[in-house]
Amino acid sequence: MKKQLFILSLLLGSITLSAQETPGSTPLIQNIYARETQSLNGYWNYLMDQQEIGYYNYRNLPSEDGFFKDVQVDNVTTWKEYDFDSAPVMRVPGDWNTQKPELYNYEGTLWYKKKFPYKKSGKRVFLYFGAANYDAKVWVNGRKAGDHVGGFTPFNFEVTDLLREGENSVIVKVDNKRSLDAVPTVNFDWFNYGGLTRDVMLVEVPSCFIQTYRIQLDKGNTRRIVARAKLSERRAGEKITVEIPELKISRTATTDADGVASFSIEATPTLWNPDVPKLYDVVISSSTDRVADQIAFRTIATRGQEILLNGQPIFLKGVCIHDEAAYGGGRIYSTDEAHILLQWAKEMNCNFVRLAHYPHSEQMIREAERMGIMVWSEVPVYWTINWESEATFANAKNQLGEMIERDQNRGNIIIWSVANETPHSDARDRFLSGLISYTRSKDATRLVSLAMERHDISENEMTVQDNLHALVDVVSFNQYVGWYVGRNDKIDRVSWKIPYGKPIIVSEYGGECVAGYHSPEKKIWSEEYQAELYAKSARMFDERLPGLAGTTPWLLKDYRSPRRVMPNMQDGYNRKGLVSEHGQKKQAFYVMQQWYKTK
Ligand code: GCB
Repeated sequence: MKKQLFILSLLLGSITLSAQETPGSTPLIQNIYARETQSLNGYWNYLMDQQEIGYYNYRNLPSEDGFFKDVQVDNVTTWKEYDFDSAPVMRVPGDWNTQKPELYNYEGTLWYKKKFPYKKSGKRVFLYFGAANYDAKVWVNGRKAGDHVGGFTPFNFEVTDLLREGENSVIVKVDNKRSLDAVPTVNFDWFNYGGLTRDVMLVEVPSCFIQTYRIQLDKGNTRRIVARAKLSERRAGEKITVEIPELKISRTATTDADGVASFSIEATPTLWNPDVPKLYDVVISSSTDRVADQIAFRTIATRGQEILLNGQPIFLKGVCIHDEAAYGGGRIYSTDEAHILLQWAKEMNCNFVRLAHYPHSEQMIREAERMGIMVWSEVPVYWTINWESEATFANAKNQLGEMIERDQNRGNIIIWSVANETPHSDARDRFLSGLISYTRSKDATRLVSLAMERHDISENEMTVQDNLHALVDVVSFNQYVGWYVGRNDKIDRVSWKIPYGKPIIVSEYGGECVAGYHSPEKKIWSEEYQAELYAKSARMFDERLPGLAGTTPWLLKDYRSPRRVMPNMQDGYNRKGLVSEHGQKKQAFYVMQQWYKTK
């Protein structure tokens, strides 16, 4: 009874928080890459502005004539002390740290400007950003288009009335300063790459367009496709058609007062799975609009301690991945770059990746889908978030909503994760239960989890204790026996008792290792030590962790992190990769490859 009351109090607490207003841009346009677009990628002029003089005046008040006005001067009667057109350029998309040596460690404000031609077509136009880390303010031809907070999710603003025939300009202020109330907060173990890190484009749509849709199998039913499409206007009585030619499906439904059309279609599609990553061409059309997509049909569920893909138990052979390019680092924005990392995961016999610790690019997820790789997708609610702040909650919720909205049609995403390694408190429980119930309200078909932590029962007996166990579908936890907790010999002695009766994923384990450093005595940092850690962990999981449904070791590739200061060993890199940042596979990679072969 006490336990039930507790869960009720979590849910009640969450309702108050989830009623908060969420910040954000205009609703996202579903499947942006299938639209008529004009790319604004390429070289943009930039000005670094550490003290934000382009935004605040010398009294630190918002400036009336900041850089965003980009006024033209004659240098006789008018003048200004900035100039975009003679400023240096950098590539968009791309983080600024990787492109410019002087910005290698820069955190702060940077202004971008791009001039572009536009020919009016009578259609509505939106300006889309795949991601901008962290806080973006956007102006078109000197007029404000909108703001966005959150470094890893897309946003779009309508700019129809801001554009003019001929030459136009867009100016973006991007600020990646960390702050206590932000999501993530000030301390996190990855590099805070700043800038316009994903595609920027203009998107043209008809005046009433298909704003969003979701097409997938009914929960737990491999023979019924359910679909929902929503117009940009609340227009009742409009006809929307869903076609899946290969399945000989063509269905039309009429919109309700919210502009929503719903479908329920009997079908027997080939089910998407890692061996047969089947995608179907799908077309959604209204009297004024048409969008094409490729959709995977699969179900995902749990039964006791098993995870079921299409009704069959599956062991999730995973690995964690940060969004950093395989060779040379920096944020990823192309399918080719995503493919290299995913191909390494495949070579290791993975069928699953945990995309840590924030939403990765749409290219990454779509490529994983084509390659037959299931995905865990997460929001950066990491470590010591300000749990008491309603604004922080609204921000986290908004990022979560944008992640789900963008990827709701990707069948390979099977788990939404709302947090990583968060310290227990009532406020944290309320915050996270609010995110969990929001996730379920947005998407009742996928599994929900979060990366919890390990707890000791005794010296060698370990468990997970987390109030939120009752609200998740999968109990996932991170543990570092052999690295932060004892040395490798301890792994042989540890056994696990996790009492929740749900499938378990070990969402992180591993240890640091410098590629190419060998030590027959298995010294710490050596390839031999890391390989042994993995071999012993595999045995521990097989023999002493009942209910294990998958693992995602930490992690595929060494990556930049300012928290990693050990000279000669780390030098600014987290070295727990199974592959180095130069693409060199460590011994432990092959240990994992072998173990996964047996699973
Ligand atoms: C963790 C975190 C992950 C870190 C990792 C480490 O538990 O979840 O973000 O990078 O440990 O290397 O310590």
